[in-house]
Amino acid sequence: MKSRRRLVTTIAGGALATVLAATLVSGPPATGGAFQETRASGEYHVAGVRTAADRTAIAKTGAAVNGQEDSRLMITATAAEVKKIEKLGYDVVAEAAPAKAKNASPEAFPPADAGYHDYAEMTAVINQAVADHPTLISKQVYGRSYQGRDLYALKISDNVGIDEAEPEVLFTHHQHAREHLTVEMAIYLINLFTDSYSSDTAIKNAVDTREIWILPDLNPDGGEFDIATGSYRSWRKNRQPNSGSTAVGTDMNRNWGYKWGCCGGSSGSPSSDTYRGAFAESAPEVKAVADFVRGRVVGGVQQITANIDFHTYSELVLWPYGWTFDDTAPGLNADEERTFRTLGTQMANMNGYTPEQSSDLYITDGTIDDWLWGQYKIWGYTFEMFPSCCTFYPGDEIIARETSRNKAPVLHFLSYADCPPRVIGQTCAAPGSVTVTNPGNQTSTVGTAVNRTNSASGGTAPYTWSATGLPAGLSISASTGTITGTPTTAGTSNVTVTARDSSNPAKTGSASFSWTVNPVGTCSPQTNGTDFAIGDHTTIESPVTVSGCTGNGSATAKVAVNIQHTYIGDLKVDLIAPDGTVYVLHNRSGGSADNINTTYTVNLSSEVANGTWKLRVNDNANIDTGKLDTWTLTAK
Ligand code: LU0
Ligand code: CA
Ligand code: CA
Ligand code: ZN
Ligand code: CA
Repeated sequence: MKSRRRLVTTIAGGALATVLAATLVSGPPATGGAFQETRASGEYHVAGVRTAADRTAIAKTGAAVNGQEDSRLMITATAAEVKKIEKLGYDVVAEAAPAKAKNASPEAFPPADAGYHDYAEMTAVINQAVADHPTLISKQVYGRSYQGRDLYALKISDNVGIDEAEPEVLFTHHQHAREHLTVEMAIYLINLFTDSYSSDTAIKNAVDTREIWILPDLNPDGGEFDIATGSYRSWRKNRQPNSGSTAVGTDMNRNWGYKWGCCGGSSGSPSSDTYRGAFAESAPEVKAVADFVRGRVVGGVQQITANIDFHTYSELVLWPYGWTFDDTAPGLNADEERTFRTLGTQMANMNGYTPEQSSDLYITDGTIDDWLWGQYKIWGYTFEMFPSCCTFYPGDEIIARETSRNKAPVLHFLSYADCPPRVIGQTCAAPGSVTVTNPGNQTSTVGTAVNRTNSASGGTAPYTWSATGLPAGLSISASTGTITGTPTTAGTSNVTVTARDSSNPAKTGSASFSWTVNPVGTCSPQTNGTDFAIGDHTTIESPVTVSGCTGNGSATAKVAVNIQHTYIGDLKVDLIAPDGTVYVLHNRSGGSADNINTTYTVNLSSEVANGTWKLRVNDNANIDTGKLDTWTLTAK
């Protein structure tokens, strides 16, 4: 669906100040929380505003900039901030509060907006997704809000219980209390990645090759407070009291620990809607996410490569930095800027948003994107969602349309998460690192000499080679990497071959594979561990040789088969005897199930055991492919 694009300057998210006008701000009753509602901000527009410099000057007073319509800048501001803006020479006009239906039940959305999820309803959706798809999604509590609500992180991936070596991608939602549509965005993604996993190949591919973290509600206290009375309060911050002030709350998106408070992009006044907090990460909700991100440093490497932080409103795709107008700055070079801009523009072309650097909107400091990039080089974007202007409270009928609008950009984003600079034709391999070519699984026979060459690239040759797990009788040459010798003992071992950079021994690369040594002159099991790729509509044959085994095979001979394939209903698997007799092991059953890892019992009592046996695998359909990993024949 094409979005309507405004001809006017589009500005970052703020509220159509929907709710409270300054004159109405006397103060709704306190929630169940332990402290008093003390907000003193109201909704205004500033007339005659056209440039980022104008907006930055206005934001510098501490007012929260909500959005722009023509030359009117929508803001949320305290009386003192209004005075300052007027002193700068602007006209400030109070917005009227739109009438909103009173809400029958507290702590829920007004009936007309019942399609939105409050905290309890969001939690129920999450729990249901985990119950329905336990192999794809897991829930953890990464911290607690100021008022003690659980902060949830959902991990979505194949093998979700294992920390795999896959690019990790973070989606964060609802830093700003009144931006409720962002929670709906999280719910949409959770359901999309789980419910559509088996029917949508693009979703499956994203889930299988990435570890997706969704933090659906960074600010639950603020969100609940915003809806608690039945009339929206246009609340933005968290609900943490400020010592020495009656004003409540910190703007979480000014509280992150990179260039915190540096540049006039946040306020030092607790009553301001852009109050940056007493110190970086002073908001427990920010500290909890920051701890979570720090916890994704594994072996000294940050696992999270990319982030989208969802906000409303203005229909923008934003990238760092927010603290400076400059496109490039310390820690953000021209190639990186081009990567941000190219990928951001591609995503904006998909959802019809406007792409721009964050500071093109106005200067901010202490935002999550600047921190993720400045601290960890995580490719962090902000999406300012629907509408283009001017309300935080679009009716619930837009939820499905405005969340699914971001399906394509999110999938595109995930597809580049392994290496975002790929979008400008660059690679991401650490410079100078060594890569060893993986030879795949090996098969040998006791008593037969081996001569196996290894190769490496990158770094500085000559490499110094070593290996662990080699079958008895084999050794590796430290200077050439060639493995030679004669295996003495049957069995399977896991081998790792490592090459070390001659000029910098800290740089190494390695490859791991299995090595099976088959016995001779007996009826013992014979394995062929060599990998055979199984393409669409192809047939492969993997041989083993039985020798020195007298007589016919057993009536209960065993054929252990290990095939990795994404749709076993495509496959036919046969055992072919030395004389050509075909024994059907698997004939296109199993539908969409993955992988064959089965030991078949076959009656080989009419076959001579000695000779060359083959496992034949035949793929009969498009799309799904795989490989024969290993198989073992126990003829007798
Ligand atoms: O935090 C904000 O001011 C954001 C924009 C920044 C991420 C640049 N706009 S919002 O508060 O209206 N969502
Ligand atoms: Ca996985
Ligand atoms: Ca991982
Ligand atoms: Zn926001
Ligand atoms: Ca296929």
